[in-house]
Amino acid sequence: TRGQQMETNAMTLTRWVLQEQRKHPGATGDLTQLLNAICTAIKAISTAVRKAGIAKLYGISGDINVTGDEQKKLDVLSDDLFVNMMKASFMTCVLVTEERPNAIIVEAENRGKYIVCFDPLDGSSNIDCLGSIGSIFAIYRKDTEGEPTVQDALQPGNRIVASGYALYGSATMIVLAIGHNSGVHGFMLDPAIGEFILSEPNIRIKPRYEIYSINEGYTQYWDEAIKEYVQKKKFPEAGKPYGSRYIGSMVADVHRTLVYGGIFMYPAHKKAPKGKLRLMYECNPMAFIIEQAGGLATTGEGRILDVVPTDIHQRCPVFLGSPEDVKELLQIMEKHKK
Ligand code: P6P
Repeated sequence: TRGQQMETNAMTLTRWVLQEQRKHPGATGDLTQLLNAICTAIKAISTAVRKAGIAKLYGISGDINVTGDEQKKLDVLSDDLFVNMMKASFMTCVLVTEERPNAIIVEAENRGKYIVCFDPLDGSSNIDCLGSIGSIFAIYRKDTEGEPTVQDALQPGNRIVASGYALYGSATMIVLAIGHNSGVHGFMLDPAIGEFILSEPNIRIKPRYEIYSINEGYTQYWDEAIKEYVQKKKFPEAGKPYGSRYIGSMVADVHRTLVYGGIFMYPAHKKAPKGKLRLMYECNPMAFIIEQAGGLATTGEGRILDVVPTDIHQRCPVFLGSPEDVKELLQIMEKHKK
């Protein structure tokens, strides 16, 4: 019998981005080159994450990062991989990372036109229990003349050129959206050939699904609208209650919301007046993907992608997912504003 034949014409992430770029006159291939560099960092992180136990990579590295979390060695390694691969791509001029208090201004001889905001390893509190973790990135174009500064990175999410995340779960997958309504696509890492292969083309989020995702440990701190909404999911006037799912790793919770449907929430509350998640490299990239897949992503006051940033590490409340679920929450919020 014939053995498992190797695929000889696989649609790799690189091929897919190249063919998409050719649809846009004037595309230079620069985005393809930048995404290749990001893929290289993600492949290396995937290997490190899966060897963390053996390589004793996890465990406290002793430093404390800007968010006050204990910086684990995998965080540091992941950040260095992203920074080095992107600088070496000659495609970037400003880099914003959760792991560093200040934006990195790429040295002049290595500069390109893109700005990248990223969380190199999100969900790091899940590393030691081998929970799913991820990397998140958002790509912008520098649209000013002259020397790049941190101001160039303070663009609203509605200016995003492309955004994506890598989920280091039971497999390693990149979910990517490059705008122009070219959709949202999932690429699974084939470790045998070190390529990301298109496995989930044109992901579209369901209009509604019976899952809500929030950290109920903070219930006492929530405002009334959130309390009423969650209560309604548990004790609906009609029909069955919603299921509750919360992994505590944004990439894993958002990916489940994208693939199954439902709503993911990290509200502002008494202990976190602006919420916990960061606008530039958590909320904006995820909001872009969810909207490109037909979903909604709101701060509760307005569209996440319309928030005009003032600080690269600012936090933002986030409610995202299936449009009917998000709209139902917004109606309850409206009622409480009156
Ligand atoms: P909490 C992980 O540390 C993280 O930054 C996100 O990945 C996750 O969604 C959130 O924090 C979990 O926060 O307060 O529910 O533990």
